[in-house]
Amino acid sequence: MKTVYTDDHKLRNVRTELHGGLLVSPHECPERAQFVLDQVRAVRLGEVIAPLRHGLEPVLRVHDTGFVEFLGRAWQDWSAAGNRGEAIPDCWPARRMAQRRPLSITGQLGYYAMAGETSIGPGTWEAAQAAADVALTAAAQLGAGERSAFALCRPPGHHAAHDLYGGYCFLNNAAIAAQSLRDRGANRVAILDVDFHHGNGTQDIFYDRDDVLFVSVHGDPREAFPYFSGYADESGAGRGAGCTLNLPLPAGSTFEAWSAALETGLARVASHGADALVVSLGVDTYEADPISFFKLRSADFSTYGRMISRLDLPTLFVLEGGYAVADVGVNVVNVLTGFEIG
Ligand code: SP5
Ligand code: ZN
Repeated sequence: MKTVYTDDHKLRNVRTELHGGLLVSPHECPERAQFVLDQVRAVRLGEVIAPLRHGLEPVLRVHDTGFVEFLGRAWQDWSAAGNRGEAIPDCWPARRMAQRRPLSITGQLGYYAMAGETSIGPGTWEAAQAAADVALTAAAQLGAGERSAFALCRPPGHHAAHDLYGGYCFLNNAAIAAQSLRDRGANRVAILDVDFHHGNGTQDIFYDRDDVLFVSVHGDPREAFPYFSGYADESGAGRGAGCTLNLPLPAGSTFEAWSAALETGLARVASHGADALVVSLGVDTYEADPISFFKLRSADFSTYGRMISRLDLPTLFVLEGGYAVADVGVNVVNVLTGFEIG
């Protein structure tokens, strides 16, 4: 399969992540993409092509206009206000407080952030836009008749909701791509999120729709980020009732339990009658991941790539998380080669 990639992800290279009460070097770093690209080339997965610019129109199909404008000027406004570090929120519209967008940039960070670990720096917006372009260009490959394509993008996207950023995510690359597949004529699309964390942003964007199914296997939110989304009883609303399927698993889960949950998810994807599948491909389910608690081994990624291929759907893989940096490339590409072997 073809890989879509650009060096523009390197424009996001912040110094800080709020972690354990410290500002540490971010888990979501440029080296992650380099390891994936190196492994794509090492196994000769296929051609590596550059993204085309798609502009904001396909982004605004799933994201709020005020939110996108905020992302476009957040770093500039923050630094112009005299702040000397990276942009981090410190106050949120919590229970019984006004859900109104303040004028202050610090207030706006709290208004639009779903988590505080994710710093905004120079180049964050440009990299986020490039990531969306990578996903859109890979989606267009499916439109052109390819069986599969790989969007090698960062920053990741699945925690970014209609009008929220956080969890290392700004624009929801997978959701933007799924919507573009709908707009190109797919009647039904399924999104399978195998990142360790619940894809709260993707769920939010499609929660009340029956044309885009969202299925996620993830760490139980009672114990794992994002804590406030991903419970089994979140199953969709209105027309979308039954079109969200959350499969949370406990700490320490191995491939035995994880793959059983995946089979449940795959059966739901099959019954949706989708014309295309988008896989939110995070490999933070890996046993050595520094911030997660599942126990998948590198060979398990090949196995589940094969399981996904049995759906026999045009499939777009979109990179999400995975923070055992030196092993991220092998684990991601194991899924892709497993899928291709079938
Ligand atoms: C795309 C993606 O994978 N985003 C993940 C964002 C996680 N952010 C908060 C992580 C907090 C982890 N705390 C773990 C403590 C481990 N001892
Ligand atoms: Zn994750």
